[in-house]
Amino acid sequence: MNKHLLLLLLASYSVLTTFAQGPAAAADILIPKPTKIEAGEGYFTWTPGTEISIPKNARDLVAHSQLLKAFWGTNTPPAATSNRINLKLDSKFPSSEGYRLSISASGIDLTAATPAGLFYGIQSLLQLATAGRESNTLTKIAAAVIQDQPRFGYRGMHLDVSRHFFPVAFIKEYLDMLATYKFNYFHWHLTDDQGWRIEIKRYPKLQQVAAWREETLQGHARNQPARYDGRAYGGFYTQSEVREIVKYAQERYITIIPEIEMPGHSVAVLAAYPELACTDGPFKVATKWGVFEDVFCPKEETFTFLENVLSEVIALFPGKYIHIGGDECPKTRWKESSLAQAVMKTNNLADEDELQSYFIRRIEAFLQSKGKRLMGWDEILEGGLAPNATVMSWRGIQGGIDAARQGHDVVMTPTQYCYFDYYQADNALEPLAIGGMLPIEKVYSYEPIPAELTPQESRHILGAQGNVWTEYIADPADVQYMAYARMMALSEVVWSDPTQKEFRGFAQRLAPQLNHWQQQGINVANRLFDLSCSSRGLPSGGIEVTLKNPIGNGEIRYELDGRDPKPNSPLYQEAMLLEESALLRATTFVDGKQVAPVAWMDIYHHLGIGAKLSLSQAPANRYLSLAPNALLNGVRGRNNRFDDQEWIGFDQGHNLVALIDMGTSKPLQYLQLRFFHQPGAWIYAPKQIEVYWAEDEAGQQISGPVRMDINSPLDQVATVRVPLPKTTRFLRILVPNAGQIPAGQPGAGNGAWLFVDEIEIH
Ligand code: TNX
Repeated sequence: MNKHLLLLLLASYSVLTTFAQGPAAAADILIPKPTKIEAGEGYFTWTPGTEISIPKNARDLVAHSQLLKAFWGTNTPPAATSNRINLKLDSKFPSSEGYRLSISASGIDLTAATPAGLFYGIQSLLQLATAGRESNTLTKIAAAVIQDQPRFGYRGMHLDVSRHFFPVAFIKEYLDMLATYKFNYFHWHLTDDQGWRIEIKRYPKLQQVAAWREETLQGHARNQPARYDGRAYGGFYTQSEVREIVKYAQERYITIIPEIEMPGHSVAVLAAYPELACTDGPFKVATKWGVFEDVFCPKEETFTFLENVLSEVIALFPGKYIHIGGDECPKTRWKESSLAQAVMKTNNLADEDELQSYFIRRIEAFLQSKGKRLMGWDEILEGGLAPNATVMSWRGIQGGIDAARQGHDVVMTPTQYCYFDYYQADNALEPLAIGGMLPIEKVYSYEPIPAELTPQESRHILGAQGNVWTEYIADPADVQYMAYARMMALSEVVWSDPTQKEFRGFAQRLAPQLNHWQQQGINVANRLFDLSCSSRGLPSGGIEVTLKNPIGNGEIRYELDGRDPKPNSPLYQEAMLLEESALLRATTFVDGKQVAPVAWMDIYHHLGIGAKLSLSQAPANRYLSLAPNALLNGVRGRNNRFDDQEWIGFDQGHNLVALIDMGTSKPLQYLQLRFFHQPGAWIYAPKQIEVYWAEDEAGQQISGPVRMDINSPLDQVATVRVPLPKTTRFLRILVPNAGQIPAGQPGAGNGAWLFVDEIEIH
């Protein structure tokens, strides 16, 4: 063929394909997923001249049209054009926050019952416009009819500005992000032990003293010895800044719920006003993270102070809820205080839990007298709920279940699904986090209505919220990284129809969204290609290894000898069976380019792989399902973290009592066990281990034990090798928990945790 003809054909082919592809379909872009999308023919072309028509006398909508114009960065008056965007309010529209968006070549009609509904329609339109944007003068939006409405009336995101303080400009960015993904509540955690962050005119020492700490802990709170940076840190929002932020939020249909912590998490206040404590002080604004024993004393002075503070807060925030914390309030000081005890007596309170409940009820009565509703963390259930309180269930879902059954409204925010301060990926490059593991697909899988509730009770579940605690999140870029991608997953949990939820589809839509924000210089986390590796011992003695990434795309390539995979390394296609030890390294490639950090898993083959394991004492809840496999799958836990899938934890008083049946008698040489040891996390290696053996199941035949003492390990991981040159089929292993935590150590007096990863049999 003639070379020129070929080039011409190729050129026209690419023109044709571009044309045929057109702008991306709404179904491939929008987050949260709309209720219904019907694709149409052709596309709407949005130019700087596109006219935006709004109903007369609707002031709210003027702001809306400005939002649309801001997309072009110009306010030039619209030129006459046939393509228009019509905003329409229709009181008969069936959903208060829903909207209908009808896009065709000749125009866009956006209809809703309320300005909020129109606002959400505009958010969808802007997402489509950004995705279809080809140049500064031309944007195409694929024709479609979109019907949309939210599942829950409470769609929340939280931000802790006490542990770290974030500038006003960033709070606005955060609110913009919330608006883009159709959240309608911002829970602003304004006070805590490490800093008071809102100006209260009546109490200037809150600004002068409580807003500042001497220095800040470096590294993880569990590390010993603790290190500090030696630099003063602090700040607060002035009332005029707060008003500006409240207004900014209102324009985006976001209600702000301010949180003023009481009676716990209040050391910063006590540093400024020590007379509100049960003991003399002096106190200082906390410089490390944790739960502190000095809390508000339930004196009249304290109530006067709190009511005065709340009065100023109420004047600033128009929303109906005021959050008063209520979490993690140790009762030590109240137990020792004659004053607190006297309050209990006078008011007929049986114990300190009832005293906390009395405290919260008094505050609730005050809030109610001002027309506000009290919201608090699930600890406010203890000792009896205040009559009209709304509960935030964070320690799992039980608090939510209990509160709903008692007829109280609930916002679900359980740590397992909603704590965006947890790790989101399992590679060594992740920034230091508080712990835990909450990958985006787990956020996405969350169902806010507990299965335990009847339909009647579940009406009390108002929705869900993502929490961003900032002990380890020091600046805006860190918040962006930890919060935004997972916030997008949560938006679908609280907005979209649960029967249409599907993670793969979400991940496909997430990719262009993340791309867009990255281009805007926003540090969103794209962990869609990160691999998770898991391993399972098979009865045959082999090890099955599974690799997968959340998006289910790209080529997974691996090496088994510790080398980093290359674009031409073996391609992973399905679960692999390994019969030997291996140093697995794997990652994802797209078009020959590595798109995720290398994931690794060291596999130690041994005689116990696939053996039957029974534990006569259960590990702690979260490890129940992991335990049987994780202890005999050839994979050890991490040396520097105990919160991965391999470490199995037993809480106080629980021992590792394992019976292992290898199926046939095997000649052994030794056993190896590893124990995590980190006093700062209440985790202790055991002092001793005992091993028994038997050739058949009959109990009498059991021999042993071989005992071994374990010296307090210097490392974080204590490795214990027990020589056992025997031929045997059964092994019984007994590892007693280290017992009570000694005085002077974190958690002194409580029971220690015992953590074990793999029981290696050689
Ligand atoms: C528990 S959640 C807390 C916070 C911490 C958070 C860290 C809650 C009501 N209290 O004070 O920042 O854990 O994940």
